[in-house]
Amino acid sequence: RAVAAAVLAVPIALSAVEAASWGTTTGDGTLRYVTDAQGRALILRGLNTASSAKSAPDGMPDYPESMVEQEHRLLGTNFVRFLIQWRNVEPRPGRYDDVYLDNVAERISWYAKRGMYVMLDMHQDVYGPATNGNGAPAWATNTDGLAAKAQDPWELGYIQPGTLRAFDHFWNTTGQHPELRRHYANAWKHVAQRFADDPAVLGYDLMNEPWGGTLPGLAFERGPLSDLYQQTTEAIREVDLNKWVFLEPRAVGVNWGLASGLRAIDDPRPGEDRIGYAPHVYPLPLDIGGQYTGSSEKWTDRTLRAWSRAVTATARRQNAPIILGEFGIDNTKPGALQFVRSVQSTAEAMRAGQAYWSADPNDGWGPWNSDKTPSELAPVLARAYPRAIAGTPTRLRYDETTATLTFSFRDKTAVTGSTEVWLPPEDFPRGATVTASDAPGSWRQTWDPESRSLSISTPRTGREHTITITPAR
Ligand code: IDC
Repeated sequence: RAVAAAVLAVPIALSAVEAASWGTTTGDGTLRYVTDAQGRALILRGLNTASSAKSAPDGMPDYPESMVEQEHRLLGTNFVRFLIQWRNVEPRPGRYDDVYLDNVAERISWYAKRGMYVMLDMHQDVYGPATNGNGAPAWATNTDGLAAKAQDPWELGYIQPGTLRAFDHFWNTTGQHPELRRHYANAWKHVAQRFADDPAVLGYDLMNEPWGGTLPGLAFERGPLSDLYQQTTEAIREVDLNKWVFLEPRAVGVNWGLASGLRAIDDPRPGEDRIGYAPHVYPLPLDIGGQYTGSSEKWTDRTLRAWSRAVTATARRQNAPIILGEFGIDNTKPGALQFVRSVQSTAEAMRAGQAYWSADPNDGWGPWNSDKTPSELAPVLARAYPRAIAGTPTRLRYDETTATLTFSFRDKTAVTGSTEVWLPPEDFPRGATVTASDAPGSWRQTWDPESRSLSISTPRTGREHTITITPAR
């Protein structure tokens, strides 16, 4: 019966609506996955933590360990995109602040304790505090006296003359500051040295939303951005051969689904490259104030499909696993929660990691109200998913209307341990009914109601396994 059920599950999953986007990313085995110590593919789900770190003098997010516990328990997160800043790492040229890194390490331990993984994100928006943004230290900000006033919306700060000049100097488009990129690469090397042996740290997101100043997008990505990534990867590999190096494309355009011009980066580590791809998605119709309703919903959906294709193409070129590093929306907007579900299912079809923007409890975007109780978004983010898969994932889908989770994978000899699935209490109040494509009696499941974790061990067949999970009645 299990076999029959599983055979049926595949055609059901390939409903007409899904087929188009499903087909572009499924099954040919060229997508990479970040794996855990047992070789299992990790499906990463988490939050960006947090915007509050940007303006805090010590660079720490306003997010105590109790909130890490709350999100892990209520949202089932196994991942965090944790914001760090160059201004804190290297407050004076060539001088690193190890007390800051100790504080970061303490925060990382809160995630580690719960079996969660961390991607460190060297955040910047609008260059740095000296241009009314965040990220870069004042000593690395050269505006040549041009104005860089705070703007509303904040993104407009990117085209203030002083901000453009600061970026032009950073990328050395001006030919006057070749030292700044070297400083940046060495700052990362210092961070990598500190975390090389920390098993909770998966890797390093080299720069948040890169912006080329006056250099146009594709030329910027192909030239100085790829150069910086190559240089930084080499600096990191002097001290850390194992962590993943995550690349972001230019934000403007690529966040809307346009193609990226990033070059493939050469990883000097022995063995397979560990270069990942961590783009964001912020569809233009919503960026310019639209709601996820009517025609702007239609254009947003088109954006998501284009984004999925463009991102997959870049990731394949680099043989990189994909983590969607940011997506988010003001939850008070009509259709917002449905937009979040659409992004979740788009990323799911790509079997990509996801980090929602953000964990902050006070701006109407996050899953927490200002009193830190769960907001309307919390149950949307609390979505069933396989946290670790004992093989190479080939298909993943969660249908929230029927609470049906379906995924497939091919087993691999080098992988130990079972497949672990997290199931939220709202959709799976009494646990789950599982069917597997494997012969009856050849696979086992155990359910831990405390951690809401379902563990499934499948036999080694060298073939594809399909697992379907529905709420127990
Ligand atoms: C936003 C914060 C907002 C802050 C602004 C500037 O939510 O409070 O004023 O940054 O620092 C991004 C950025 C991310 C943004 C986020 C939402 O990477 O830092 O956070 N966003 O605007 N890119 C697109 C959207």
